Amino acid sequence: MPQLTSITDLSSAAVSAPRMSNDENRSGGPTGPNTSVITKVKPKTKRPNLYRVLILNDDYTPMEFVVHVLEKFFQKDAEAATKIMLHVHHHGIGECGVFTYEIAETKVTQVMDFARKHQHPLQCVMEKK
Ligand code: TYC
Repeated sequence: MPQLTSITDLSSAAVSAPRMSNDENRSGGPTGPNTSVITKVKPKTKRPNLYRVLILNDDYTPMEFVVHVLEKFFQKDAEAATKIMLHVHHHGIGECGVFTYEIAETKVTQVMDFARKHQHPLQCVMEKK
């Protein structure tokens, strides 16, 4: 349903009032005689909340496995994946990508399941931006 502004909020409205003769009162309602209710369709697009998906360093997960995870689940090429893996290795945490809530949640689950299946302790988490 389109949202309608109140008649007190028309300063920036691109409005079009129907032509009406002076003795005509279309509304007959609470706005009184010789008035028109002017409506504006408000664009209602909202930016989604975004979430970082992060991986954590550990002492046991092989570097090649982390690179593989970044290629498989985050569409990184070998060079970008290696850079991220080395960043995490040296700094303890790093960003794999930024996604809407559902996609971030899915990535975290996919990475955690894949790491568990291969018996690596790799941790993956999400964080609101
Ligand atoms: N520190 C691991 C090692 O030396 C490599 C590694 C990198 C592990 C990144 C996890 O998220 C990680 N084998």
